[in-house]
Amino acid sequence: MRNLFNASIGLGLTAAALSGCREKEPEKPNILFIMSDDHAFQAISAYGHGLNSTPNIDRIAADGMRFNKAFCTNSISAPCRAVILTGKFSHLNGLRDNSDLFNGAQQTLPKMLRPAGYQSAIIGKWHLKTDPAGFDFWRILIDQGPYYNPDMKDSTGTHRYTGYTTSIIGDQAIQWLDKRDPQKPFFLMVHNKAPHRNWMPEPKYFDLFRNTKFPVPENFFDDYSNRGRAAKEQEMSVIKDMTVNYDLKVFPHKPDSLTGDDQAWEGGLKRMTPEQRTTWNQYYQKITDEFYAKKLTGKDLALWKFQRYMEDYLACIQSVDDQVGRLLDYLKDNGLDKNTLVVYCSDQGFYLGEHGWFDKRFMYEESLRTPLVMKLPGVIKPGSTSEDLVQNVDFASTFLQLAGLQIPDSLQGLSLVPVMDGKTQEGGVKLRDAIYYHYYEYPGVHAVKRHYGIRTDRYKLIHFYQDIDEWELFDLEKDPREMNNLYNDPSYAQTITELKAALVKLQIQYQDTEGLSKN
Ligand code: SGN
Ligand code: CA
Repeated sequence: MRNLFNASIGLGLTAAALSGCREKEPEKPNILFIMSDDHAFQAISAYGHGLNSTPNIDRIAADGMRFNKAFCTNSISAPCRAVILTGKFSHLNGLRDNSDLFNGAQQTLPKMLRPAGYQSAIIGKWHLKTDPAGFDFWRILIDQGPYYNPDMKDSTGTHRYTGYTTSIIGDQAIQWLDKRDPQKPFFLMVHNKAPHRNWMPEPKYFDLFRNTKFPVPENFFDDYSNRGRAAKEQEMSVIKDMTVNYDLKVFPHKPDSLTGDDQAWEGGLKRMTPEQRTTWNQYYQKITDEFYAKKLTGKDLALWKFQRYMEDYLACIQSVDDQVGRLLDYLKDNGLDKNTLVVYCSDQGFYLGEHGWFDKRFMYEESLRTPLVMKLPGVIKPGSTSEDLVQNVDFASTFLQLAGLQIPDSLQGLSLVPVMDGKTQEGGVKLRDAIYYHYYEYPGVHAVKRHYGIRTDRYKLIHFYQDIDEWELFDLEKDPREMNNLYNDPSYAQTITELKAALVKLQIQYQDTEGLSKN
């Protein structure tokens, strides 16, 4: 393994010594940060769930490390993005939910990396409402962005790009890499819209999963009986909240008869060129005809919805994987693969029918946990895995350390370099004992109540508050699917006392006075 602070420096010194020139700066690793929107770890083949095949994302895992316990701090898009940019929890970076504006005047990764000579760019979904600040180049989707023919904003204005958004983001990333200054290290954030709702695939993948019968999660028909009101009162159920037209692409009998979320049905289609629309109609008319012919109800309808959801969601991921492959190939073809940290992750996790849900927000495992794979030759051992409790708040500290910069005390994450170079493996120093979480977007879409909590290797303690005051405890070892709230089980009293003490400690450490006051 190369020593981060000596071996790469060594290369520079040797060259300088040979040529007799002034000492060259150590070679800093480039950072290619690829993030998708709502990509569940269950939908990456490297995680072994068998739903789909993502050969290119898997290449990153094979050449580097797969993180099995990577989590967000607040499971929703804009807050995750703000946490990553600032290395601070939501209550300190000021962006608690998707309606908040990001204060771009604060310290962020591209600004912090600049003293180390980095040039930086962000391409794709931004979602922070105010224009990006501190990047040398930015070209962003407007708000969530569409799947087809996106408008993208940059410092010159807003322009329409014709084509499939995932491919356009890949094109833009490669164009920026081509025209960057090759003398400087780069920090490039490539942020996909996919596979965010409403899951509109690229035509070549429309029918990729048409003949696949997906295994239904064993808790798909969860009745939430051993949990509190929050799990019961959400509005993210495949059965009751996922829509047949907008989400599952069945053409309505009459578009003007649409209600609720289905009213958004026409939005994405209206942007299409006549050719795109014809291709779309050809495929989805068949789905529509089949659906109306079947006249499904009850359990059959629920299972049909789950199947259709998986088909389109996973098809969108196939295009993401293609673009990851293009970027990896670009690095290789241009001799950049040896000195580039490649990160692939999602803004948060996502439910693929577990508990009967889609969407995210909850501190329950599938939305708390995000996929994360990273590779950096010479530092990360190929094919390695990590069980360390890591969080998206850790990226900033990690990148600063890799760039050879001091990590400011104000940053709240931990550098993952000791994880990358194996120091936290079996018998080594533990990265942390527990992670902290706080979600705020309530009242709001999908009706997930406000909550905060702590997760250790074995337990999860959650407090739902605001219009409710309920605690939940899960023993993840005995109940990995989080079906059984143990908060009122006397045999866990001691565990609860210990977890509450640890929770308070984290709230004090992270200065979450709001959370602290709600205990
Ligand atoms: C939209 C979606 C929601 C989703 C939020 C937030 N509805 O409102 O289903 O939870 O975005 O997602 S849609 O009708 O517009 O598709 S996030 O990932 O950006 O936080
Ligand atoms: Ca998201």
